[in-house]
Amino acid sequence: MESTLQTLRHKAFEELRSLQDVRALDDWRVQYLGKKSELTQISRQMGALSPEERPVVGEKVNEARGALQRAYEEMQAELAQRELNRRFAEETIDVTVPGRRHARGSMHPLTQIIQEIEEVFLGMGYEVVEGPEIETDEYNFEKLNLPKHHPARDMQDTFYLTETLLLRTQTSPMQVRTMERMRPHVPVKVIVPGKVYRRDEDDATHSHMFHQIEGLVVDEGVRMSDLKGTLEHFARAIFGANQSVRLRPSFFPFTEPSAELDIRCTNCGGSGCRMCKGTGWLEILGCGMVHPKVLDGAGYDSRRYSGFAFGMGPERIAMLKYGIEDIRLLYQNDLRLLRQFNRVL
Ligand code: 2NL
Repeated sequence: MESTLQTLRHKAFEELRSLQDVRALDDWRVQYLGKKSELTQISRQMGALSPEERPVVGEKVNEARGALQRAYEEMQAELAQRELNRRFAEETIDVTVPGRRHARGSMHPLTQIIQEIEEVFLGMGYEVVEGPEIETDEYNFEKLNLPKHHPARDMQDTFYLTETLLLRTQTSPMQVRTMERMRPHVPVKVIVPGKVYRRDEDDATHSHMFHQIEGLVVDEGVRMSDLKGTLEHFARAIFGANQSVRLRPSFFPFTEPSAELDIRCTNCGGSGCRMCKGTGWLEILGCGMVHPKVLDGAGYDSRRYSGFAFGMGPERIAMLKYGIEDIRLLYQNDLRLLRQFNRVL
């Protein structure tokens, strides 16, 4: 009996040492300490022993059971600790690992320049107004002193949608709408950015869709010198504080007199180069005093009120400012171009 117990203990400890997880340990407990275990069976057979033998064997059996039970509990604690260590190792967070970078987009260079220009005029008290790209020929032409069969209407080849609806060729219709909304209130000081459309062949300097920013001021006593001072401030804000500007006579049906604003060539500084075709000057926008017919047509009596207006192409401004040589680069969304204007990189 004693040697049976000895063998049993030996076998049980041997197996216990090799156990790897709590489930195997549980099976072990059932096998060696459970109701059907050898040890339990030995206890049951003790009734057959003599009264002298019984306490002696009983003590040995109890001692064996106690040893196995303690071993079981130790192993259980060890496996639990092992499991905890494994999870600690596996679930460790290295707080020093740098975060994953998310690619962040940026404003398109054209959007950037449009916003920059808006800021300049907001700083002079202008309101920014936007409006529809589909317009009537009344607002796009008629009210801007371009009656039907006027030669300037042919000059601007237009996308007509119906007899009277078209894709606006300029943002001026929104300026007319603004005057009609504001009258008889003065001053009117608005800037209108937006997309415009012309039936042109696309090439390095033309696009069938492009942008325009127009400005309009209407008040009593507005003069050409106000126009020039305003545009000089604008040119210096965008192209640098030491910019020189000049006005050159021109013609637009909706302004009289009309002019073109030039800045000193940003490439050669005025000595003459390929960019300014040797003139030392770059044309950046058209402007003039609002034609009396346009003022009267919008409800401002031209004997009392006067105004100036100007229109520029932000594509051209961006191309001059950043040395972009082909307008199509502004519409292709090539990352090699866009990344150069990503200020958050
Ligand atoms: C250019 C020049 C210009 C205007 C636009 C305008 C608007 C109203 C009344 C009078 Cl409501 N004028 N706009 C004036 C002068 C020039 O644009 O080069 N356009 C492509």
